[in-house]
Amino acid sequence: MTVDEILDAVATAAPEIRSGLPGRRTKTDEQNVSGERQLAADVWADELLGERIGAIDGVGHYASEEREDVEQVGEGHLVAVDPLDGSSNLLSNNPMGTIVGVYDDDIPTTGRSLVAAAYVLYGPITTMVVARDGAVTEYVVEDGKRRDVGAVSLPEDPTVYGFGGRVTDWPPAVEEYVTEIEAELKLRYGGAMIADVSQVLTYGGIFAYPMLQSRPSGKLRLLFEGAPIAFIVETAGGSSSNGAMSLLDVEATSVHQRTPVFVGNDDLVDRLEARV
Ligand code: P6P
Repeated sequence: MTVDEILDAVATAAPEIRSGLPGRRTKTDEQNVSGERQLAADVWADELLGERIGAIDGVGHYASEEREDVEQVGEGHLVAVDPLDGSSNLLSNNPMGTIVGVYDDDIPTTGRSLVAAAYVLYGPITTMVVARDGAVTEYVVEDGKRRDVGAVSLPEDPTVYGFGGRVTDWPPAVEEYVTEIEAELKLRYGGAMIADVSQVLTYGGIFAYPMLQSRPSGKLRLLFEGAPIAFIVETAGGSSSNGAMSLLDVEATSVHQRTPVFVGNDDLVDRLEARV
């Protein structure tokens, strides 16, 4: 029941967050703990989701990209949230999303303790993709209700790829890999993980924010970005990796721990792991 309540709370919040974006494009003077400049929308979406999720009976801890520490709110699940993933796209009016991971464990933990993961995509349509009980389902959530669109399954033939970071900052092995696959696939990279992962889940392919020469652990956070998205993509029939192993096997020992992220079709992820 608690998991349904958490997912329903996110679905209900989605149109509220979307309608609150136009007036919150301003940059605050604050940075989040990862050193990223916060928009008014980041802080507001986090407060809204923290309040709604924290009030649910059966939620024990709330962790967020926008908060330094995990907040104890009761007993039960750890819920890890990226309230507005890709919020820099708000200034350019491009898609962004909300990511939620529901863990049956507290830190330190791994993605294997996820019992559900979901993302909301604020695109032309406000949709929500949920992975739980071995299935991935897409919903339209324009009115705050989860209206079932259908099952999500990674297409067998990959079509698109998107890699974050600067080419000059990629390790040589990553650059060689991208040179190989760009002859086979079409580039789709929009600067918001959720929108780029949605391309992969829809058309097949691979999304990555790889390890960088300047940042060997990459940019994305394991607890509320890498593991929940890996859970969704693997449940949809794909693979994930940090370059060496499934992201679901990487231990999160701190809230804002970063990890390289590769998610997509099995063959593409296997070929990546063989290179790096
Ligand atoms: P870059 C957004 O800030 C984010 O966390 C992900 O949504 C996205 O994939 C990545 O960072 C974009 O990073 O360096 O391309 O701006």
